[in-house]
Amino acid sequence: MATISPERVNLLQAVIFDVDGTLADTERDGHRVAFNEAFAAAGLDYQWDVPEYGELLALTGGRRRIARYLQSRGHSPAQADELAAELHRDKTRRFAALVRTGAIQARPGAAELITALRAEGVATAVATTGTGDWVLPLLDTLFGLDVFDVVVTGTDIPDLKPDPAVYLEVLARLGVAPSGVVAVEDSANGVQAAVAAGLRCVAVVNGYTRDQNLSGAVAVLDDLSRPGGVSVLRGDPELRHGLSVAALRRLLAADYR
Ligand code: XBP
Ligand code: MG
Repeated sequence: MATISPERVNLLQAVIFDVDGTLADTERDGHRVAFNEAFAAAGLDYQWDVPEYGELLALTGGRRRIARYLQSRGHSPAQADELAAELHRDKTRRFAALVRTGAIQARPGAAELITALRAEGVATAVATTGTGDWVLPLLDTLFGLDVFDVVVTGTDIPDLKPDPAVYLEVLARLGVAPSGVVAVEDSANGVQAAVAAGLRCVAVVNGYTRDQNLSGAVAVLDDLSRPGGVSVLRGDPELRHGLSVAALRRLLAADYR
């Protein structure tokens, strides 16, 4: 059980959120549907069902995901890359259109947590592998872009999670040291990226990520917040009340050594 250092409880300067699966449940009924629409529109006989898409999520980045899949279906590497770029452009347009219909909703408690952090002077930022052309409209629709001090997307960085590039870029733009920051993630790739950037990370899982290796996270919850409390799959039992500003301060103050 971690001990809390009282002198460390006020160290929280910023919280960095992942988007897909963390701030919003986007994958199964959002991205997956848009990928399938793009395949169909291109006259390709590929459709990703719910379990298969879960396996494909092991690789971050929609364009890379398509390219690897096309190669597994017999396309040459060059052909797969070219077709993936085209399909991904169309998928991005389709997903952005879906976002504008209001079909993608925030995970319960996300908006309230962001508001509470800001009210206490804690900076809020986003570190995502997703493409800027849908990330920005989604964040704007769900929360308003103004509530984030920094947003870095997969379009802005050279390598995607589990590479730490996106987190390092957020830290640089925030101008804060990793020791004052907690990252909130949902997946193994995300946790790995945050930890590789020197951050303390809490995982909030969903159906696709519940059984992944999240050993780098200091705690694992099944939701950000829920009436009656959340399930603490690993970590401080106090987290059963959900992720609040106080809970994030405790996470940063705890001595896990
Ligand atoms: C998200 C991703 C993205 C999305 C689809 O990972 O890997 O590829 O699945 O978005 P994370 P794009 O939550 O770790 O950031 O099609 O725009 O890539
Ligand atoms: Mg994610």
